[in-house]
Parts: sequence; C-alpha cells; structure tokens
Amino acid sequence: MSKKKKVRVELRKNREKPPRENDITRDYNAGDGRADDASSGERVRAKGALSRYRTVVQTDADSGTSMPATDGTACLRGRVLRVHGLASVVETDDGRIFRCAVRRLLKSLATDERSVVTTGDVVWILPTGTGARGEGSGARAASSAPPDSDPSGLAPDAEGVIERVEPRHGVLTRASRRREHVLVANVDQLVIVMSLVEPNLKPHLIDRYLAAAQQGGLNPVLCLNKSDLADAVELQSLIGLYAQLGIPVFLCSARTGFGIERLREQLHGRSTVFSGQSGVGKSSLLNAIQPDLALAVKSVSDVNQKGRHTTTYSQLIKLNFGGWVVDTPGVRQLALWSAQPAEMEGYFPEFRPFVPLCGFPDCTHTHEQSCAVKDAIARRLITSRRYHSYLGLFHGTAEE
Ligand SMILES: Nc1nc2c(ncn2[C@@H]2O[C@H](COP(=O)(O)OP(=O)(O)OP(=O)(O)O)[C@@H](O)[C@H]2O)c(=O)[nH]1
Ligand SMILES: [Mg+2]
Ligand SMILES: [Zn+2]
Repeated sequence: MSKKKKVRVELRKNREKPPRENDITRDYNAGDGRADDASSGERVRAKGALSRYRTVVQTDADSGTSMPATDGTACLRGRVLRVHGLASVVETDDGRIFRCAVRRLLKSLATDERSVVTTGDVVWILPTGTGARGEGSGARAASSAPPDSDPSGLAPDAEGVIERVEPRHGVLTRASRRREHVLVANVDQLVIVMSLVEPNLKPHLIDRYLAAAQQGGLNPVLCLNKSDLADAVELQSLIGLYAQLGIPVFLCSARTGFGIERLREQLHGRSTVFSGQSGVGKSSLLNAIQPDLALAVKSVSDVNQKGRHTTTYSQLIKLNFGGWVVDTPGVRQLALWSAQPAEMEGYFPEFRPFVPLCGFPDCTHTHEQSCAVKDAIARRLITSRRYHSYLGLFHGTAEE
C-alpha cells in the first residue's frame, strides 16, 4: 500500500467562476472517495470574493492523483531541462523547446514543498503560445547559455503551461530553510564530485551524499578530481573504505583527461546527477567527457572570488553517446530532508552486522552501554571517521 497524504489546497480567487468543478468530481473518484470535503470545504471570506479550499488525497505512488486531468490530445509530454524562477524550460518528446509557467493549482498543492517543478521532472504541458516551430533541440539543449540572451539560454519554440507533473523516482533532495528542496528528479545515479585539493576533500560531505543517495534511491559513485594536483597515495585507505562499501571510486583529472574514459563509460545509458562543492570541477569534468557541451567553468580571473558559484542553475543535458546528465551548482552543505535520527543507522551499511547485537533493541549507538557498534569501532571494524559522520547526521549538526 502506498502512503496517502492529504493536502489542504486554497483555490485562489483569481477567477469569477469556481475553477474546474469537474476536477473535483474526478479527484473524488480518483481518490477512492476520500477527497472528503470536496464541496463542504467551501468558505466565503468576503462578499463577492470567492475563496475556496479543498482537501485532496495524494498517494506517494502517484502524487499526480490530484493533478488536473490532462487532455491527452492537447497536452504534450516532456522533460524539464531547467527551472528559472517561475519559468521552466521543457523539451517535449518531439524535440521542441517550450518555456512554461506552472499551473496555479499545482503551485497550491506544493506550497509546503519548495519544488513543485524541478530539473528532470516528466511533465505534461499545454501549449499556449503560437508559432511552435523547429525540431531537434539536442544540440541547443547541450550548449551553454549565451550571455544576455533569454535567461533559459534557449530560444524557446513556444510557450506553454505545465499541467501535470508525473510521480518522481530517483531524486536528490536536501533540506533548505526548513523546506524540502528537490534538486533533481528522475535520475538513477549520483556522481559525488570531490577534489583532492582546491577545495580540499571533505569526507563527511561524502557520507552525507551517500545517505542522501540511499534516501533518494540513487546509485552513488565517488569521483575524486584534480588528481594532477595531488598525490592520491595518502588517500588509499579512504578509497579502500568506499570501495569496500561497494561504491565505485573514480580518480580523475579534468585537466589531463586521466580517468575520463572510465567516467564516460559509467555515464553511458544512464541518467546521472553531478553534485559537490563549488570549484571541485563538475562542469570541467562534463566538458572533458563531451567537449561540445562548452559548459561555463571558473576562469582564472574568477578563482579569487571565493564562494562564487560558476554554475548557477541545474540543467539536464542529453549526452551524445547515450544518457542524460545534470550539472548542478555547488553546494556548501547537505542537510538531509526529513530523516529521523533512527533512520540514520540504515545509511551506514557497515553498521548492519552489529546492530542486532546491541544491548538495547532501540540502541542509537550514541550514549548506550553494551553497544555492539561502538565495540566494533573500538576493534577498528568500523572506522571512527564514518562513525563521526553518523553522529553528525544523528544529532543534526553541520558537517565540519
Ligand atoms: N588542476 C586542475 N584543475 C581543475 C580540474 N578540474 C577543474 N579544475 C579547475 O577548477 C576550477 C573549477 O572548475 P569548475 O568546473 O568551474 O567547478 P564546478 O564544480 O563546476 O563549480 P561550480 O559550478 O561553482 O559548482 C576551474 O578553474 C577549473 O579549471 C582538474 O582536474 N585539475
Ligand atoms: Mg559548474
Ligand atoms: Zn548500539
């Protein structure tokens, strides 16, 4: 059984007539009759100003249950390439590019979730503008945004409205200002990009990414870049640790091309998101993998401007050798979204053999006596570095 959640929706009073009464009926049917107060929830706020609420039931398996009906003949299916504030750039299945607003009802549904539409979403759009033209946008979608053009970087063929967002799978999510921020949807692999130096490797951030990957249903891959600048010998134990956990580790240099062929093979035929701190070389690696992408990378003159992100928005890119990749802006921190402390041990697979041996069945492996996990750390069966990452996540403190 999939979980159901009720969402209280305010239908904003921007229309004279109640919007789409037939939707309510449909919601009622679609929601197993549980759109309880479909009409009884109507309240009149002020004379003449119609203000209505309704509760819709969304299932996790199909959060589209309460989405407006899409007219299969008028709507086009597409994928969100980028989001710029209120506008999303969508490539439809026939290869056209649309600049889309989001239907108001969808926004109402998502008031508590920051990401009603995110990069990678599969959506249904209703074309609104005329002059839909052009075919085959792959090359344009892949090229970087020319300055002073449309902020999307693409000259859209036409305009449209996003009517429906398909249920997501494979998401990279984080907590941002106490809200859920879905960075990317519908990918199957997360490439955690770290650089050996400039900026220095942050093992605790790796562990957070690994937890986020499990949470979002992504296969993690660790990519250690800038191998031309530092000797990786000192990292053998770290590389060994992640390899033991079953995580593929790639040592690369976007500058020299070292390790790039292997990374390219890893992307082939998959949908991948690249994430990591600013300046680790995410965009540089993608340019090395497919040079015609010509993604903007930090130039020498920018190097001293610390904290400045060169990539400023996530974009979904079609790879010419098969596959999709999302280049994202750098992150400073990665706070997990809605993860309960008790869930954290599940993100540390090497704890698993010991957890059943703890003295208390609900042992948190923090302060308890007779904790088999802490014993395993004392016996060096679990590294104390990973245990510290666990403590940081458990207590919800920021990583060092
Ligand atoms: N020496 C060396 N420098 C690299 C390598 N990869 C990237 N760089 C440099 O690192 C800087 C940052 O690279 P970007 O590709 O812009 O980094 P990014 O991760 O995309 O950064 P944001 O877009 O800000 O998140 C640039 O000056 C690159 O030239 C590498 O393998 N070796
Ligand atoms: Mg970048
Ligand atoms: Zn324990």
